Amino acid sequence: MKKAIALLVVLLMAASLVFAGGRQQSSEGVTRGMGRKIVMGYSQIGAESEWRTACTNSVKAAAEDWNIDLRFSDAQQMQQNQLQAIRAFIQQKVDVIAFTPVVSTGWEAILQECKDAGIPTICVDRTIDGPNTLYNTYIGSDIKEEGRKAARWLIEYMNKIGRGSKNPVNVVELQGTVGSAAATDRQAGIMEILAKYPNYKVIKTQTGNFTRAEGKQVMEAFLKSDGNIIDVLFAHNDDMAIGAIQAIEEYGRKPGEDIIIVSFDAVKGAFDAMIAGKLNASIECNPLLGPQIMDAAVKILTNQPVEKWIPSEEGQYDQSNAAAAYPTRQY
Ligand code: GZL
Repeated sequence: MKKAIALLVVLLMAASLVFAGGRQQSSEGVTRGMGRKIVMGYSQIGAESEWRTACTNSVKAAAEDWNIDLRFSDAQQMQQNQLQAIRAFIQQKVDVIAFTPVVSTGWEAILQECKDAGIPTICVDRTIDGPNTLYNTYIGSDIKEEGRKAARWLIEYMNKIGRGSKNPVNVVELQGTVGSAAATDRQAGIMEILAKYPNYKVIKTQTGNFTRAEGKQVMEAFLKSDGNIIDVLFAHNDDMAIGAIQAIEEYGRKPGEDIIIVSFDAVKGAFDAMIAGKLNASIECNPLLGPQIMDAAVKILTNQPVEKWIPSEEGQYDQSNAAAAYPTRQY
């Protein structure tokens, strides 16, 4: 009797597989929340930082998890490569295109081509100039607010250690990629707050392109011209801050003590530096956007409402909370 029941169960399971939709509907054939497997084209900037790598890993893992066929392109920091990749996605008639714009300008034409082809688009991580009608949704953080957070933290910290009333407080800035929303908006947020404290003077600002190597090189140049008077460094990401820390130590000053350093991202390397007392604070910018991207793609393709901006969640870390938070960090 038991054997007969077991056989019946097996036969019923086999029948359900064969007759669902006329072909075998096994798990590899269907995207979560859809009646079929969808194809996503993703144009990523490159692999310039720990943050970018974490973002890419999150996108690929989420595509796997949602069972989405991901066509991934690495633009190696060149907008031209992004435009070519997106045109290829259009030719391939993908269901949805996600992209992280390396710079804020030059997107109107290509996004109109996506619209004309009836392909929805998701702007990820960095915003673009122009109306938000150019794309279906933006998933990422309020980058200008990150800049304000960084400057507010600095003012409070300098006052706490008794250096806030020094006149002038000499500030240098390592900018991210010129023309990127990440660099433009972080700088705008920082300067909006510093403008209220006229004794804070930005004596040097230059791009380090979000990389450790260039952050070190540019900081070496800052130190060569102003090494003995620099009080504060703002770095638009942790990778440049870590490069700058090496330059400061080689120069003979103490990072995190002689020169107060505030950066952005809150990647593992920043926590190591904060715990070592060489970085003072890192304002988090969450790269784990993969699940939000896939969820938005399915919602768009099933005609569900999607907000024009899906904000990412982020905090801020300094030497008072870095060690406690370290075990929980995912990137
Ligand atoms: C910020 C992101 C920036 C990171 C950098 O949203 O675009 O690009 O801060 C990354 O680490 O290279």
